[in-house]
Amino acid sequence: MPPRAKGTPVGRRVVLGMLGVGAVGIVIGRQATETVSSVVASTAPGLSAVIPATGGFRIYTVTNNYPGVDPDVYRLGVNGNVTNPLSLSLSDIAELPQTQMTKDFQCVTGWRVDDVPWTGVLLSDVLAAAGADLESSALRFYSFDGVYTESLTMEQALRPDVLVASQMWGKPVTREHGGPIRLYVAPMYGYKSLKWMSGIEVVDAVVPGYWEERGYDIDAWVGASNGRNDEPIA
Ligand SMILES: Nc1nc2c(c(=O)[nH]1)N[C@H]1C(S)=C(S)[C@@H](COP(=O)(O)O)O[C@H]1N2
Ligand SMILES: [Mo]
Repeated sequence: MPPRAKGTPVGRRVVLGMLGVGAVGIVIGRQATETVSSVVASTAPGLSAVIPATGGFRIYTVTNNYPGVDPDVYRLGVNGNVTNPLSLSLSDIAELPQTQMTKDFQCVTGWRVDDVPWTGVLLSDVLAAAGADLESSALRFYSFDGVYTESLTMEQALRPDVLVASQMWGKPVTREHGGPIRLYVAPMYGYKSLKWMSGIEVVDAVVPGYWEERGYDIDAWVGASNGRNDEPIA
């Protein structure tokens, strides 16, 4: 198993997931709880070569694959209540002001990765470029996996620790981690950090995301939601 910080026990769901997987190794697919792949795979001899080093992260997908996109074809749409709808290529994103932050990543199932260096564009800067109506109350996020969605209130979205991330650990976000562009909502549990991001929509009301439809809190503050007492993200 990848190392994990003291005091961050593996959650019940993860343990159950591991038991259910047995020797098969990788389980990805639509199911009612978060899936575990890297942890399980690392316990299965012979699979290590095909499993990317994930630095303590567990790789999750709710579809039966890791979606991929040609970087030249990739576009991030910014639509809804905006004066200037955008369809951003990766080079467009690289030309926006870049922000770096080093912060922990905490999944609601219990695992945490300390001190991950992230690089990208603040969501607030993307919203400014699109002329987003800041009076609108919420944002909706879409994944090109075709299934996963997420939400934030406008107030949450404008925080200086919410990033449209293009890099982790100084390298482009890998396909497994949701590349080429994923969301990183630092102060909230990992399910807010939507992977394979394809669209941002400025909307009039919060629409609960994938895991929120399945019981997790919409306001997903680390340490102050989901009945957990994890240390907040500094
Ligand atoms: N599109 C998509 N985004 C997603 C998920 C997912 O299954 N699909 N899982 C979420 C959850 S629950 C967590 S903890 C993180 C995990 O990020 P990682 O797979 O890079 O470790 O991604 C979040 N974003
Ligand atoms: Mo998670």
